[in-house]
Amino acid sequence: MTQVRPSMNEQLFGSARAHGHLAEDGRPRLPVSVPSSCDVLALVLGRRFAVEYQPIVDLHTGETIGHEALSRFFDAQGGPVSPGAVFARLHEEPSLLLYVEAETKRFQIENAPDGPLHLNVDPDSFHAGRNGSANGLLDVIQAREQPVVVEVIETMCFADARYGRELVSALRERSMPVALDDVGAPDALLSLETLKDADVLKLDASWLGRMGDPRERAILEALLGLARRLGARTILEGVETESQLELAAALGVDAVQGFLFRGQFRTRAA
Ligand SMILES: [Ca+2]
Repeated sequence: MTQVRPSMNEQLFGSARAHGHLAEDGRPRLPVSVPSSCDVLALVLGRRFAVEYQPIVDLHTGETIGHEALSRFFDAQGGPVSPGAVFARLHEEPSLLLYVEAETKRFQIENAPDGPLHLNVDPDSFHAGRNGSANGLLDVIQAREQPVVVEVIETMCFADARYGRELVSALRERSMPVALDDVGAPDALLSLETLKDADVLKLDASWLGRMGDPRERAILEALLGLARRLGARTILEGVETESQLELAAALGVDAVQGFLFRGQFRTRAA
């Protein structure tokens, strides 16, 4: 199969999505310019990064059942740098990507609140950490004593799709829970093979804007039914209002995440 490498713009878009930095309309939340490799290295060596923990809230009990860790980066003046832009550059530098991922994941684990922790791992990072059947990045993640759920995004890039499949298989072999990220995002792929292996489905925020369309709603309801039959939990992302929370409950989603709970977001700087 011919491997299609994405353009820098596609990488930027995919990276921004993989790392939770797109607004509802799919555009990056911040104005974006891609930093150079030197800039990225300086940023990590200078430890100009942080983590934001967002609560995942059970819809039945209202309790926080875990947190997702999201990477944040800063320039020398302390201004935010788009994680999507940082990762777009890193995808061109596998060794640097691996270093940044190992360093930031270790930080995210060290400072995490108690309870299950969701960590985003993109298939390229996993691939960069491979050494035969060993994997240094997964070793860092598995070192956490409390539960970790690895969120995996599937992409439009054939090479990444294969790496994604390999990542899910490696996680299964280590008995590490797998969440499929951004399920239903407008440009995302969903393979039935990966769906079968998922412990958690993270439903993309864009579903909320499509529930007025009966065909869209039928697809989401079928996905939720499938998740129940497979024993997978469902988490709807991007819940910002009480009415969206009610809609999530009416749909039968297990848990939600989003800006509605921003009062409970916690940030730790390196
Ligand atoms: Ca995620």
